[in-house]
Amino acid sequence: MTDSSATATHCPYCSLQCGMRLSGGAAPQVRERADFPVNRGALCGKGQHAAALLAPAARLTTPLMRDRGELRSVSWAVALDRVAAGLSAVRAEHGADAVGVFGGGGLTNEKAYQLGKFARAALGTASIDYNGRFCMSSAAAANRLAFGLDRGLPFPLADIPHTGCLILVGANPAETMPPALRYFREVREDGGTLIVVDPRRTRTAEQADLHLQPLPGTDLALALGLLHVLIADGLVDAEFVAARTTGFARARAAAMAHWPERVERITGVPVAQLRLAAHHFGRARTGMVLSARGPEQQSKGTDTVGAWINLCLATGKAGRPHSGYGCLTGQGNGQGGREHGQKADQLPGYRSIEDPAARAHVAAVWGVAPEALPRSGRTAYELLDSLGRSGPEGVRALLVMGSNPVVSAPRAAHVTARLRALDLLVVSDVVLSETAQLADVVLPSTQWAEETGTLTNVEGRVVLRQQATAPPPEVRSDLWILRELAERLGGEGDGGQHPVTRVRFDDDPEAVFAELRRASAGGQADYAGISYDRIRAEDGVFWPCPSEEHPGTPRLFLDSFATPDGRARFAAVGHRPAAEEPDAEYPLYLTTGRVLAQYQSGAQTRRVTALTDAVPGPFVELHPRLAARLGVAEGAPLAVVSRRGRAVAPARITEAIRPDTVFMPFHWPGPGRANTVTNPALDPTSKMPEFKVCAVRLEALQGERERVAGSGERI
Ligand SMILES: Nc1nc2c(c(=O)[nH]1)N[C@H]1C(S)=C(S)[C@@H](COP(=O)(O)OP(=O)(O)OC[C@H]3O[C@@H](n4cnc5c(=O)[nH]c(N)nc54)[C@H](O)[C@@H]3O)O[C@H]1N2
Ligand SMILES: Nc1nc2c(c(=O)[nH]1)N[C@H]1C(S)=C(S)[C@@H](COP(=O)(O)OP(=O)(O)OC[C@H]3O[C@@H](n4cnc5c(=O)[nH]c(N)nc54)[C@H](O)[C@@H]3O)O[C@H]1N2
Ligand code: SF4
Ligand SMILES: [Mo]
Repeated sequence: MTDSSATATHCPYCSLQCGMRLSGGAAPQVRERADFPVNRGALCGKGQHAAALLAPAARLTTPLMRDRGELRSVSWAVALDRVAAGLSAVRAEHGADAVGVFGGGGLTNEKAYQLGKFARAALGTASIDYNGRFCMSSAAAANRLAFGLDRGLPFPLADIPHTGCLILVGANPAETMPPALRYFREVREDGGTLIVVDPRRTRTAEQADLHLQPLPGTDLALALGLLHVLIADGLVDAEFVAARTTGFARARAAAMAHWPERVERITGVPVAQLRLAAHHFGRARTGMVLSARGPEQQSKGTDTVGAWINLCLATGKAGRPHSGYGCLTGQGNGQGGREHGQKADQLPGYRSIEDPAARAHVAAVWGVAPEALPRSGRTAYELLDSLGRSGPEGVRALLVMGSNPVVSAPRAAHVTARLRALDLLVVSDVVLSETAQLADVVLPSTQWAEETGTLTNVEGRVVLRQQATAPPPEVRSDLWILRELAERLGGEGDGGQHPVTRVRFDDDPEAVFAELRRASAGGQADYAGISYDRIRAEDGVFWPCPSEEHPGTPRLFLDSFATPDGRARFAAVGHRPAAEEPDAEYPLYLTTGRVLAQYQSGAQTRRVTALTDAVPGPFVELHPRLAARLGVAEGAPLAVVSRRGRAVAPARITEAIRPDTVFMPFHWPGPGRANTVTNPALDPTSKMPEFKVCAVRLEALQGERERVAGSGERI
């Protein structure tokens, strides 16, 4: 139902940032917003039921502070004084880098910007990173290596139906971005070919002309095999390679070492399917490769994405209309969250914190001396792993804003122990997440429809999520929290190591955005020409947009790539195994991912009845042959055991998965927490953990009887 009196805003969840309207009043309702181009009124169940999160019963309504072991309500003054005193004490005793900050890709651009500024200019710490490291960091790194610039999609979603052949690698938009599935379906309706690469026959794979079902962790070999076929069968666009790329000779040599039979042995994808896929892609006039977390959340994710980009470069399917490589980023502000300075090595505008010119520019906007800005810090898992440790490497106090690592970090039991070892844990959240439950101080923050801010969606389109309803009286915005903390911390410094001056922190989002525009000006992610009024008038503005007269940039790279010589760079990469391959003790692969009705750590969606009714808890997806060998019936409890730990959840038996692989969604805490089991092996470039591959064994738990699967035997 359309209700034009309701406020135009956007969904609280994923990177599609579907447009919606919210009616005001005591019980706000989500309404359709058919005029917003990305989703044209369509919403998934999470968006439809998002208003349930606004109910006071679902969320935090006052600050909480730990007192004799229990979290109890306190006033803001008491909570903020405690936080500021605790952070100052750690800084005085252990140095500024012992105070850590952990942000989130769901935070608005304004919040992400302010959090990075707070870390560098109010705390003086290098120890800041965020959950986007766990999300699209491998694709971001590969994009920068190949194209000199990282924007997830170099074209709007609306271009997708016009492409001749689309390869979706490890992406399941049927569950993770349902309103976008239309664009992928339309590829086929318009006569193109859709190829899906996934170890599971997902609802997305069911839409495809061709489904390649490789072993988890072998996408790099698969891409090399496809390039081999393209080269061997004369499908390389030599003119494009010569005019617009560098490095083909080495990529070619690597591909020649991955002949189809070898690739079949590594991946399990039959040679005939490999050839068919290569021929579809090579012969199509235009083509796209889009990846999501499947190939990226691997300890070789950066190289893997590089190998898929190679396919676009070799066939002239990049930097041309209706062609190119793209990463389907995930979180609400998965794109903007990676541009404005909450990354360990980054300053606003996608600038490098190690670049002297970038430091000087941003220091001038903030009113600090460039020397006062810290250098690069540790990445997300490294930061979490250092919590509570003594010595110079240890982070002793942590502020978490917009993440729930107790559920979502790899090797989560270890991360939970590290969080417990902190001198001070402060969590700003909208709900009492599992991480907030461990905190010394919990700060209740306003959420999506209760505040205004910008987010940059999966396409690179900056949208305005407008306030539509009032927050509960004792809830404050993250921007206000950061301003209050900065005021309390101001001027103290850390004994001269990083001189800290009193820097201005606004709490009005439009004022913060105005400052972000100046800080980003001249950087790669240039927002200088974007304003709230323009976004309202234009259904969003695509960055880079360097001036108010500039139209914004929906399509990148059509004239040249963003590298110094304007050419895209091939990646010279070879196959290597996952950090942990199955063996006699742990004979199966575990991979992890998502279901439609739950979001991420589930902190928000597990509080919405309609969504928990749809998918009430965790499960282990396994093939009937494996289930038969174990003697497991549908719904029977099953333990998934790895070198990190053991998770228990009911069996869900399906032919959609390979018999040598099991799958768990990661949305739940407790015994069924998938991340108890996952491997924190990191990609050397992006520092992405290997969420998508580890070795496990299954144990069927039937009353007192316990049976162990597959000892020694591979299926
Ligand atoms: N419902 C829902 N939607 C969401 C989210 C959510 O939590 N719930 N989260 C949002 C976020 S932050 C993100 S990042 C996106 C993620 O969106 P997706 O990447 O689409 O989601 P995943 O389920 O993590 O992984 C996609 C697919 O990768 C497959 N896969 C597993 N291992 C491999 C492998 O080794 N190779 C290949 N090729 N594929 C593999 C899985 O079987 C799965 O079907 O979703 C966003 N949207
Ligand atoms: N095994 C496995 N683990 C994974 C993945 C996987 O595929 N497999 N995927 C990884 C990926 S891609 C991601 S993105 C991460 C995500 O994992 P998390 O970082 O845990 O993401 P969320 O559950 O969205 O947590 C966001 C938290 O911030 C709160 N919040 C929301 N908006 C705001 C706000 O504006 N301000 C504040 N202060 N708080 C807010 C929410 O209530 C919630 O508690 O998980 C990663 N973990
Ligand atoms: S697809 Fe994403 S943005 Fe759209 S309604 Fe669902 S969760 Fe919200
Ligand atoms: Mo993500």
